[in-house]
Formats: sequence, structure tokens, C-alpha cells
Amino acid sequence: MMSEAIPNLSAFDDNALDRAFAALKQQAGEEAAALTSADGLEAFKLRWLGRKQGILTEVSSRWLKGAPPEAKKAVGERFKTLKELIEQLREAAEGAGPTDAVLAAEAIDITLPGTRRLTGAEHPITRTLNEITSVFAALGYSVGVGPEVETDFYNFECMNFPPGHPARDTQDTLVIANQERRPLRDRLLLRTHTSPVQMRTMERQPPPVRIVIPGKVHRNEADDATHSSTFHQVEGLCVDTNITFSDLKGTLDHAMKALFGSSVKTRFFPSFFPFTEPSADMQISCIFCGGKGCRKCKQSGWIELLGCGMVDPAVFAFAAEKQPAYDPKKISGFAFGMGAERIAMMKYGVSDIGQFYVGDMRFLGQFA
Ligand code: FA5
Repeated sequence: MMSEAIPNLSAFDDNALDRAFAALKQQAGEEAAALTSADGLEAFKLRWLGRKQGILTEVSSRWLKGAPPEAKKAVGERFKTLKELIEQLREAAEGAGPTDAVLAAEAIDITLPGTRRLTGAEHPITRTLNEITSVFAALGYSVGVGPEVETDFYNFECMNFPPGHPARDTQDTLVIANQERRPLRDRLLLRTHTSPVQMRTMERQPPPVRIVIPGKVHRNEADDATHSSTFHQVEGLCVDTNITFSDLKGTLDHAMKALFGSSVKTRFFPSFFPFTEPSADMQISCIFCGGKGCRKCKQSGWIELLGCGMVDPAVFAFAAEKQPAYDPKKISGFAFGMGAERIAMMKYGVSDIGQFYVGDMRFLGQFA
């Protein structure tokens, strides 16, 4: 087929050569202009540039090689410009992108309704954890994490829970099965609070320590409107020289004002935790009635929010086994722990804790 694409040359003078090459140039230009598809472009390249049977190969072997020696230079120059033209046409066609015909075939109907994408949002518990941690981050606290599957040692023993303490009871703690052959302190359980991360932190670094630890905890409890067997806590620990109960009160009072508004008041009641001495429960003035008394605060004007206290010397003694600088004679500290769900329920007016876990879009969508 290609042999018919170019005629035989009978004369090799300039005029004859100009005419012959001009005819090919015109032909190539017309064919390139008519290209409408990627397939057409491929065919054009094959027809003109194909190595075995392309027209340029044909011109080279029949017109150039077949030329008498005195005409070779004249044919060669014209061949070169023809080749350049074909290359330019190819490049232009390739760079032009899809032609109108291709675009028309691929066009979408913009009048069709689109696919509505749901916008993701932070889960209210995640948001609450972030809000609490950022209040303390602004006070220079760092943020830490610890394992959810914990040993009896970290969850209980080093936190000064005496043997037989009710929280060790399997009624309250979810333990990992088949651990009976291990010593008690190595047995695994689902941590019941974030307090074990206090010890993990102190074992890693000498004082001073200022850290908040958000995390998930588990207890073997029946679910009801205000209790869940899986919930979240934020732990706090501050250890340095001369840390007093006033520092604890000042820090938590500031944090509550940052979380709930500057008019919120705090008060502290004696309480008990094995790992703090003295221990306290902290209450805030009711954020619903401002302290006057309402149904939410059971007419008391106050809402209990967290447990706290000064770190018990017995806890420092465990830390000192790995970090001698935790000498209770030289340093002191306070710790606190709060439930994130309870705070989120208050902040967002949620009356059933279970709403946080069921993944109901009608509930979660309100936080988007
Ligand atoms: C503790 O867990 C202590 N580790 C807190 C602490 C840390 C005290 C450091 C002193 C120093 P408690 O068992 O009270 O304490 O739990 C703390 C908070 O977790 C409670 O105030 C409550 O808000 C939340 N909480 C407890 N049980 C549940 C539950 N079943 N569902 C949802 N929230 C709960």
C-alpha cells in the first residue's frame, strides 16, 4: 500500500523535486488536520513515520537512495524539511489532547443530581478528650498514652491497692482468660482506670513531670443511663519539688473555668483513693442553674466531677525502684482523674451515655 503513496520520480531537477515534496507536505497537513481520535493519530504516525512501511521510509529508500549522485544533496535537504514537518504535525496532534469528538463522547451530564457525600466530624467523646487535653497542654503539660491491656502490677499493685481491695474483684475487672499459672502481678487485664500510666510515665522519666493521659478503660459493670462497661478517662499527674494541695486546687479550678466558663466554681471534699493521700472529690457549681439548685444537680447546686489527691508516698516508692529521684522526702505531686463521658454528657446535654456508642447518625450528625 505504501508503495502507492508516493509516485516514482522521473526528474530530479529543483522544480520537479519542489513539486513532489510540496504534494507530500500538503497531503500530510490535510491528514493531520482531519485527525479526530487517538486511534486516528496512531494510524497517522504509522502511515508517515512507520519504520518499515511508513511514507518517510519509502521516500528515503526510493527518492533519496534512488537519486543520481548529483541530486542527492537537493533531495536530502527537502527530505529533511519534510521529516521535520511530519514531526511537528505529530507533536501538535499529540499535544492537542482529546478532540471535540472524544470530548463529546466522554462528556457528563451536569444537570444530573450529584452524589451527596457525608462530611465527617469528630466524635463528641474525641472532641471532649481533645478539649480537656488542650486545656492542660496550654499549662505546659505533655500528653501521654498507655496500653489498654495492662498487668495487675500497673493497674493495681503499684497504685497501692491492697490485696482484696474491691476493685480487684473479678466482678469489677475484666481479666484476660487462662493466666492462672502466672504470678498475680504479671496477669493481664483490661485496665480499669488510666492511673497505671502515672507509673509508666514516672518509670520512664525523672521529675519534674506534668502529663495528661486520655484513654479508654473497661469495667465489668452493667450498662445504664450513666454507666458503661467501656468509657474514657483523662488522668493528670504533676510531680516536682514543693508541689502542694494549693497547686492541685489552683490547677483544677483554672481547668474547670477553661472548660465550662469563667463563672464556674469548684470545691473539694475528702475522699479515698489508694494512690493519693489526702484524696478528694472535686465538685463544680452546677452549669445548668449556676448553683441555685435544679433537677440536674438534684437541687444541691453542685455536680461531682473528678477524683484527685496528693500522690501517696507508697506510689513514689514503687517509682523510685526504677527512678531513684522519686524520693518522697524530696519531691511531691498531685494526680487527678476524670470521666470523659460524664463531662461530654453535661456539656452537650446528653441524658443517655449509650448514645455515644451506638453509631446512630441522627445523634452523631448533631456534632458535625
Ligand atoms: C478512678 O478511676 C481514679 N483512677 C481517679 C483518680 C485518678 C483519683 C488520680 C485520684 C487521682 P473513679 O473510679 O471514681 O476513679 O472513676 C473516675 C471517673 O470515671 C468518675 O468520676 C466517672 O466520671 C467515671 N466513671 C467511672 N465509672 C464509670 C462508668 N461505668 N461509666 C462512665 N464513667 C464512669
